[in-house]
Amino acid sequence: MIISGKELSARLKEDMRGEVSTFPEKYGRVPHLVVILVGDDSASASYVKGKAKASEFVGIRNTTVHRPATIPEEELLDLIRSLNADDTVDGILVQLPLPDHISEARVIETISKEKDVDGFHPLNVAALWQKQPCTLPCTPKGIIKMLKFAGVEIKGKRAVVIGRSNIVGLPVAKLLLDENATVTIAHSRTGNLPSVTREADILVVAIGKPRFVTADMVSDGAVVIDVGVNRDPETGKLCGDVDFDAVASKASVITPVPGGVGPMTICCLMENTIECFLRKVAR
Ligand code: L34
Repeated sequence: MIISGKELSARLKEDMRGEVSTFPEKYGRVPHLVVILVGDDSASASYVKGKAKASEFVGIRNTTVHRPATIPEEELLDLIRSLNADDTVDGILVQLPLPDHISEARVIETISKEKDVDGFHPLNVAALWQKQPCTLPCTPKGIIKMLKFAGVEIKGKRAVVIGRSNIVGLPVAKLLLDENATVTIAHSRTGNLPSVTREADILVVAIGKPRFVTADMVSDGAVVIDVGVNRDPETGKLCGDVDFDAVASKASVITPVPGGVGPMTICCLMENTIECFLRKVAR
């Protein structure tokens, strides 16, 4: 069974569109998301475009702010500060990665916690790990939604996450733990990785290497979630971290790339923007 993130996200966006259409009457306006793109990386530009397109569909006001790769860090931080102070802005997202001269940590901590639709702010991360109410990061949130949509029971299962980034690996491991899975976090330095991944009922791969997970690393009937978005070095086409064709014949459930986790990330961004808006207008 292939879980279509494209299809699930389309359904969820349809529901959100209905909800947002009631906002002008209820609250006098719609949510407003500002996405900042620094530089001209083509992958980042394409994801940012996807965010604008989804916003338009859902009825969220989207402003994309494009700045050159040479923007001084302080100027970017000042831009964020002015958006923090702008009452008409509900959500702020700075697309990562950023050029080397800009500290991602400083950028993330400058976005006000209330407008942090990514759930990357240290206070949001702390709240997540302390089981307090928080904004859940989009990709991990999308992955849990896909598992539930596919009817995958998480409780009591052995989950292996390959990757330990702040954006995906660590938070997805935490969310799986909260769903009562037993979680192992593996990474590029894990010894005898196939022996670890073969133990997984649920395998989440976020390592960023094309076709890193081969069929011998997956047990029969496993659920495989592929978070990778890579360019195939040979064909130049989009591909995941999982050798899809080989692994699909062993897995009970698998996500494709494209059309899997990526669309769900954007869908959850829409949801987070609505949540930030509602928290603000309800105050
Ligand atoms: N601040 N930076 C911030 N927030 C994020 O949530 C992200 N991420 C990651 C990179 N940097 C970020 C994204 O937006 C990855 N990511 C992302 C979002 C959407 C898609 C892929 C990555 C996506 O829509 N992928 C499509 C294919 C898109 C294409 O053709 O290029 C898919 O079907 O997988």
